[in-house]
Amino acid sequence: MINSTLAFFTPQSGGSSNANQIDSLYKITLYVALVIFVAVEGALLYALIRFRARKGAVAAQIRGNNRLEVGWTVAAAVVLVGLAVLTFAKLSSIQDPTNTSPDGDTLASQSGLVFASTERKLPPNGKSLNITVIGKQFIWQYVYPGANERDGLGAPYSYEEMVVPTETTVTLDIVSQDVVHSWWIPELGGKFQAVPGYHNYTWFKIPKPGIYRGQCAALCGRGHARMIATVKAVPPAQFDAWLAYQKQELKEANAEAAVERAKLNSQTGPERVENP
Ligand SMILES: [Cu+2]
Repeated sequence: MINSTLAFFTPQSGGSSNANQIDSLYKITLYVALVIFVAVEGALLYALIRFRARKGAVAAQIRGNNRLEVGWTVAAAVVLVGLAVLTFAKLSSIQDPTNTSPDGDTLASQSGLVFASTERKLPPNGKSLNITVIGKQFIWQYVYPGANERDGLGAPYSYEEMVVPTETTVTLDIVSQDVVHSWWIPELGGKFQAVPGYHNYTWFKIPKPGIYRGQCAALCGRGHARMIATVKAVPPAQFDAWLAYQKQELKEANAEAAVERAKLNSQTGPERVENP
């Protein structure tokens, strides 16, 4: 009961370990604050009732109490330092991606990125499934690995719904095409802004299949409210099949377009279209 009430006030979690760490850090701070709140307000209430105005009573005139003053100053400092140490100790488990689990180690997680960047965090073994998240008014686009080596084009993509494999470390490269947007799937961790001209990085690793919902979290214009985002986690083998299907569809569409273009190019006479 207490837990479910508290869950209403604390960050969402359960989708990825970094989100869980954020949540537990928040809860530890909340519990410490609750204990102090009850103690301080309790002392206040006690004093209000115990020492309330009575006829003929004369209040004791007390001028300072060194032990008490040093005591609460030191106690507050200890609480503050304790929380700071704990936060820094937990920070790496929030920022640094873990390795993909053996179950998630399929084709999809083998993209093996090596980047010379201090901001982009990779798992210890350097392998993750990297997806580029592009914010644009008013939809999210996701570009998956699988571009042609020849020209860097032809990578599979999707809009609004990101499909990812479970048990796989997914790193995100977040960019924007127009204005500032904000990528936020609460159950999968913190918010990250999509800023034109910059790259922002985050990661998640989802243990079980499911759907995780989010919403652009930076007012980006008229259609902002409709700029939703969904992450759909499926078993790794299913993801590989999905990605292969997307690539195939893209290839076929490109081939058809090439045929149409060739047809237009070969037209002569009055029917000919300039610059098809
Ligand atoms: Cu928005």
